[in-house]
Amino acid sequence: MGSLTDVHVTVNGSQIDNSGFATDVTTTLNSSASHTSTFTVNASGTEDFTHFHYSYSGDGTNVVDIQGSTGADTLTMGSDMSSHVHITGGGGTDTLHFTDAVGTSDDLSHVSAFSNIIFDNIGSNASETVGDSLFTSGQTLNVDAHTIDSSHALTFDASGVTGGYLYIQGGAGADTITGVNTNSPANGYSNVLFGGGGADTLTGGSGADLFLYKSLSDNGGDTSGTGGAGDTITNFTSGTDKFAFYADNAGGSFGYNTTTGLNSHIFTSTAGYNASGASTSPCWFLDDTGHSLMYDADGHGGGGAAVVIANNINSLNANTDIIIVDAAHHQVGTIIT
Ligand SMILES: [Ca+2]
Repeated sequence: MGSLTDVHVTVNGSQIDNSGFATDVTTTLNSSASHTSTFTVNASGTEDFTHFHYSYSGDGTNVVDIQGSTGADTLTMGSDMSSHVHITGGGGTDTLHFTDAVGTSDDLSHVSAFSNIIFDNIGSNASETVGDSLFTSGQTLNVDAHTIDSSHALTFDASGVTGGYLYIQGGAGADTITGVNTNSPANGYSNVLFGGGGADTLTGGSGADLFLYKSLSDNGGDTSGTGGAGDTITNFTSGTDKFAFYADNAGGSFGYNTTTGLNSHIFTSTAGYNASGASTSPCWFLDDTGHSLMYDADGHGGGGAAVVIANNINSLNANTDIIIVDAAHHQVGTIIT
């Protein structure tokens, strides 16, 4: 596959194969019948399909079929992903890179057996709706769109998934991310949703979900607490879902390195926060009028304003709903139940 660096293929009817291709081959075929063009990755490694261009016509059932190896494959598809590109990663820990095109949301509908799906978009929007076929049952799929800039957004809907788990990273803009509906594992979460920068709209699934904040700016930029920013979590369930904040020693900026004792710095109402008086310890509280989770870096007694972390939060349990995590999203310290 190493020679497939600039192959231009027009698929509009007849079967093709990669056996005779060298660099800079252009193939145009003319038949109305549907066919499959199969490419087989023979060994693990990095396979660059960025220059692999195709188009289809006729009955629209032509398929480019790419079979990954039993080893760890990294396939880069550039901007030429669509539902007509069928890819299985095969064995190993496989990674698929592509730059999503606006207009279709089913580009991953025939992708399977990957561990990592990487959106390479930067200055463009990305939108995909995915189903169980993309997921391996019982495994976590990592989806990464962190390169998208603040003027663009990811829309990702995995609500139809019932057999795998999701860790997803949004970009710098205001993303809309809907997680899987798989039942959560005994000691974990169905979804770890990290919106990144921007005022994201995040929706968990039916199981336990973790809403992750690595730095304070992941709240969407609110610095005054006056509203208009902060993520929106459409279905936060107190006692089941959790907010996770990076420990300072993992790169966080929230003032804590452990969950142990954190509950004394979490207030479940505005009145409780006000009652903390002159405390300058970093704290979280539920604005029970505005229904927002707030964070105050210098406590009620400091001079800085509390800022919005997330909106649409109707209930907060100080003992169970906020944890400190390490860089692998694992809870640090003990939670009180
Ligand atoms: Ca975002």
